[in-house]
Amino acid sequence: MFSPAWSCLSLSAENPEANRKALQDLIESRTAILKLEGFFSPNRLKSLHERIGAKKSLAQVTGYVNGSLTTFGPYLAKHLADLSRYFEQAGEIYRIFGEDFELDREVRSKIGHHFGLEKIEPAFDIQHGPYAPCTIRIHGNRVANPLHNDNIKRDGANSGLTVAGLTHQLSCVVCIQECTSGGELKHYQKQWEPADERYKIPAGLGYEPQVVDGYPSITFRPREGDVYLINPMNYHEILPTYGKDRITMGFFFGFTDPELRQAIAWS
Ligand SMILES: O=C(O)CCC(=O)C(=O)O
Repeated sequence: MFSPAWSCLSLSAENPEANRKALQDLIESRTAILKLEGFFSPNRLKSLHERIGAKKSLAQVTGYVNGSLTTFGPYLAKHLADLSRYFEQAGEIYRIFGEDFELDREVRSKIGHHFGLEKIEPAFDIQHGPYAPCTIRIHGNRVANPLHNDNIKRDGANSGLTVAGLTHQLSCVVCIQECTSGGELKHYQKQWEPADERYKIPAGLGYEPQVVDGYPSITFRPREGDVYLINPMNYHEILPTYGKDRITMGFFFGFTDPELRQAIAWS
């Protein structure tokens, strides 16, 4: 089903106060995707994917019954049963790519400008230390990500983690290299609710497609250099990629104040 409101909106950095209305629409699931204009030159992207490609053999490959992910940097929801392992790996991006790796910092700062934030910083946990600032994901030929949603408040309930106490969770993705074809993000105007658990795939990463039956969706093909935000508490999936690797950098962020001016980010 198509809904005109469930679409992708492009935002320039010129009017942060107007952009804040779009941010609220994203949070409240009225807009599907916010694309932030004005980011990377082709040369910058080329050097980024060369730098990442050179370290590909150091990436982690995680297999699930219905797909696999190749990543640099840990993903918190995967480590909730062993938080010390997540926090040990939190600095992996810098260990692999060097302390001068600054893509995450740069993107956070642009988000800050686009939305008039007072600050957006990597999350820090009093008990455990710094969270991972981002992950880099490589989808090789024919890799897909099943239908899922991300909700640290739900998954990390009772963990005591700072990020599990945030009111909202948004996801930022930077497309560093697009695949030759496929690799679209399919994003649904349907947020997770407890009754959906009957559709959860046992031992898998996602949910049965019936959970989004009848809901509007958008199919978005990320292009090299795109920086986009979604509300990951809505169901989404990545369709199979073909040809060149689909390489993205991503992190979540949420707000620590009711005015939505102060944010913390993690992956
Ligand atoms: O790579 C994408 O397009 C979306 C990745 C994703 O699953 C997320 O941001 O939660």
